[in-house]
Amino acid sequence: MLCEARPAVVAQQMQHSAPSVPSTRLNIRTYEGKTLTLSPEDLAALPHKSVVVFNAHTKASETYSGVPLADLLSKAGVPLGESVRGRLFMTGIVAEGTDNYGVLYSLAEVDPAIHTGDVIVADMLDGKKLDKDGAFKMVSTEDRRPARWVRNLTAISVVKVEP
Ligand SMILES: Nc1nc2c(c(=O)[nH]1)N[C@H]1C(S)=C(S)[C@@H](COP(=O)(O)O)O[C@H]1N2
Ligand SMILES: [Mo]
Repeated sequence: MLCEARPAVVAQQMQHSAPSVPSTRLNIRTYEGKTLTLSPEDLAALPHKSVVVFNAHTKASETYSGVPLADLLSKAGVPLGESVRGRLFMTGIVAEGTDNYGVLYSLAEVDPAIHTGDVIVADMLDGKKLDKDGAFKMVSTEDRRPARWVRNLTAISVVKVEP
């Protein structure tokens, strides 16, 4: 009986405070089954971009530094820019954390040649390593809520959407 009728807001806070497993590897899987695995050192060695975002959850401005997701997809052989035509607009990008939290973006919205804003795989926050958020965190500049920012990011899958 004690567990019943838990207010939604309490349940949500509990989800956020669940023990997290820090991400140490990032696997990028294409729909052809190709996998690119990056260590924190691999990501650190790639050209970075900084983004300043307002975290509506913490009500604070945050500066993340990371690698544009499109650059990582390009390394994995995913078509971008003018190559995205026709059915390729039905491509999804699924990002998952070590806790199996998952979010969906579309290929077109993470491609700066098509859509505004930045989606990056961050490894630094305000000049420091992410620490409890693992080695990798997905961050987007166009979302009003940070719900699609994935802490402890460990997998990115490129999927064909076939309704
Ligand atoms: N891995 C993981 N990332 C996640 C979540 C989660 O449960 N697991 N929750 C999301 C939601 S709903 C929000 S509001 C923000 C909250 O992030 P914070 O608790 O680090 O401020 O993280 C997002 N990223
Ligand atoms: Mo949230």
